[in-house]
Amino acid sequence: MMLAIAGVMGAQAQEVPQVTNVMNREAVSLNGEWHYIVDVQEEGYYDYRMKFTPWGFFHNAKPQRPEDLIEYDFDAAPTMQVPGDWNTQDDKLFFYEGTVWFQRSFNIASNGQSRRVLLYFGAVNYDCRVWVNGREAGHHVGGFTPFNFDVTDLLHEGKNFVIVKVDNKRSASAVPTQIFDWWNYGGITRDVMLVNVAPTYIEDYSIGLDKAAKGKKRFINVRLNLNRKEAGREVTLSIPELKLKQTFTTDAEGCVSTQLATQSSKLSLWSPETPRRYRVELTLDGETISDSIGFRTIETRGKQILLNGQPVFLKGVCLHEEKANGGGRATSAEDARTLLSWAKELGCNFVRLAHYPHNEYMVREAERMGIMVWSEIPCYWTINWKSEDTYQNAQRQLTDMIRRDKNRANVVIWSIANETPHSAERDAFLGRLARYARTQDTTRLISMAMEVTGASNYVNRLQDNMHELVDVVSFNQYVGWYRDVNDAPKMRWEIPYDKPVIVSEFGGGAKYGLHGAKNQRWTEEFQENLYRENLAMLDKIDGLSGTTPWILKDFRSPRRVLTGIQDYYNMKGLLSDKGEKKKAWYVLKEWYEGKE
Ligand code: GCB
Repeated sequence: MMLAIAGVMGAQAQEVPQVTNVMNREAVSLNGEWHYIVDVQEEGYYDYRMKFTPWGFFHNAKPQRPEDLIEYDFDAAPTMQVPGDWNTQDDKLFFYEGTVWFQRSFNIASNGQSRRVLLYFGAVNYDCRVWVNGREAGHHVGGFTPFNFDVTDLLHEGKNFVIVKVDNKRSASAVPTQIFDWWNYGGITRDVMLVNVAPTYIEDYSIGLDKAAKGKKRFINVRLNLNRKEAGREVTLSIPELKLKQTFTTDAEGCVSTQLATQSSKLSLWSPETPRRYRVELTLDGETISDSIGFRTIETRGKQILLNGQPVFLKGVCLHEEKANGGGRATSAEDARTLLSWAKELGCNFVRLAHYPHNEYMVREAERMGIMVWSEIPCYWTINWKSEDTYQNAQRQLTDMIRRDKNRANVVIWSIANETPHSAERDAFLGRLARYARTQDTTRLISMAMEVTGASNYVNRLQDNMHELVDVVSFNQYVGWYRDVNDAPKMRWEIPYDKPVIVSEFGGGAKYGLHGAKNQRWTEEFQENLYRENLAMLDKIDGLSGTTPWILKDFRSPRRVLTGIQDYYNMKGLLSDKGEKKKAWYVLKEWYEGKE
């Protein structure tokens, strides 16, 4: 497919706010084979004095005369699939953390229409710089959220090329930081596209059900903004199945903020049992964006979580964004369906997408399948709480996660952190983040995975200053793995907060097919017994409103080095990496079958 543009040569590219619902916009995919060059010392970016080199690889230079010296050649370099991680596509890159350059070309046709082109990346891990036709398009930091640059003015008719420098080195002030228990898959790990928009377009919108009902009426809140502050532009919103169609005029900020009324009796709410979504259309200047939107409410009352006003138990499981069979990062709707079907088979109505925002397919497929979602940013373990840059990085990731998924009815919890060590600086950082999250979205619950402290041997106390700022108190605990399983029946839980409780992790490792006594670590029987003891123990927690055991399937981690058992896999999966069911799977499934 060719794309129509009319750029102004000489102008610059710029990063523009993430365009909402990219999957349903006019776009050309740049997925496929990209050339790559591994650049251990960043030769393509720095000269021999470690200064930026204007002769960098982003020029995609070719020798013009026989004597010309150019020591790289993208056309001769190997290719790999985008989206995809480099670790599983090239054996030499399995453990690699550093810089890799990517390049591909594409064609553009100009029909003289004045359109804009946004170069969109679903995610690149971790730090990336982008050039189009040798000119800088932008820089982005953060491995799990989308970003886009307006590159219109860098394009020309005919053949164009894009170059991306990706660096996934870990660092102390990054989010996540140097240590984390999952594979640091590098590369352009999500879809890349050229999005074709009008000069003025609907940039972002939030459409969702208001909590309050009046008599027999329900209200749908709508807020949208254009990319420009243009007043007086007409936007038509229609939900044909509800027979709603109305035209609104933008204000001086280029925004519309309104409410549509509908009869309660006509509206089927989204729930795991009936994951009903409605087609919603937004039209500006004859151009329509459509979306499938579910309507629901999620709230807490005392120690209960209420979905559509009714108490709900979140029968969940944690998962990483990783394909089965050692396949690396999950990248497609099909990958999402495989993982989520397993969760469904286990009896789940909920998943915790650990420990970073997963790709959009995962969230949308879960919504379609009736699975609620906990979505999290990678504020994991040791964060540099004192750094303003680190805070801004975390806030940006939170903003972009919320922006992308705020129209998904199944997302019920935003999580701002996992297992962070207590300190005044941490409280300040996370407190600021929690307050900020509420300015971005008031229609979901906020939580974070906390830790319990043993006040005495068998009393586990949840004491965390962040309790006031979250809606749901969640914590991870590993009785039976990092602590003796025989302690489980003696455990008492003190959770002095009048809020719902989610046990956001528990579990232990087992190698599929390894059998033995229930006290023999790594056997399926050990894990099975651990689950039995844990579930009996957790049932005694007052206010328990959900559980997300660790974890659906074994996943890669460089921290798990035990030869013959782990071989760089965290073995706490209920399924092996291939999807084979361990004995504990059946224990949890049975427990979930017994929950309302
Ligand atoms: C945790 C972490 C999780 C680890 C898990 C483990 O508490 O939150 O990321 O993978 O424990 O296996 O130790």
